[in-house]
Amino acid sequence: MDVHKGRLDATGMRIGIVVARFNELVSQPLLDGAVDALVRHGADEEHITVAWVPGSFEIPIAARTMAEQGDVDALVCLGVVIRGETAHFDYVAGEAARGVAAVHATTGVPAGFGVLTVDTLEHALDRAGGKHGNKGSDAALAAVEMVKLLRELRRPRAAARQAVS
Ligand code: INI
Repeated sequence: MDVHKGRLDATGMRIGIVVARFNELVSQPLLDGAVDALVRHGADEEHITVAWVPGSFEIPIAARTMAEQGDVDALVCLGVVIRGETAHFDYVAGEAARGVAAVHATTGVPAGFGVLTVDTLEHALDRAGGKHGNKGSDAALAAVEMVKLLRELRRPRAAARQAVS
């Protein structure tokens, strides 16, 4: 059996974080949690680039731009969409999720998805360092794990190509 797992080691990784300013009271602690998790797992703060966007709807275009520049190994996308505050909750949340999924599917740069979609501000705070942990940290670590896993998965194929050439 050939089993691959990505290790949570961010040493040497260059990480782009896109964070939405809307509901900044919650998105700032998501950002703090993401940076803290990355640094605790070996990333150098100098290699972390943070881009603030107005709202979660704008996350995908900034994430795509960072990925296409080719100087990040992974992306972490952070935002807070609260149902009580908007009639277009489903559009904003849906477009953020679809857009980020499209970025990592088409660029090959893994993106951790840390956009909260919740009913109330309290539920959001619970997930940004409160009783349900910090989803910014979780998204950052998911991105690190995926970088490591994808590197593992690419390695055998590169070796196989060399063997036949
Ligand atoms: N953006 C969010 O990130 N969260 C929200 O809850 C939200 N609400 O409530 O509308 C929100 N709207 C702004 C949106 O993301 C865009 O910035 C805006 O539509 C301009 O394009």
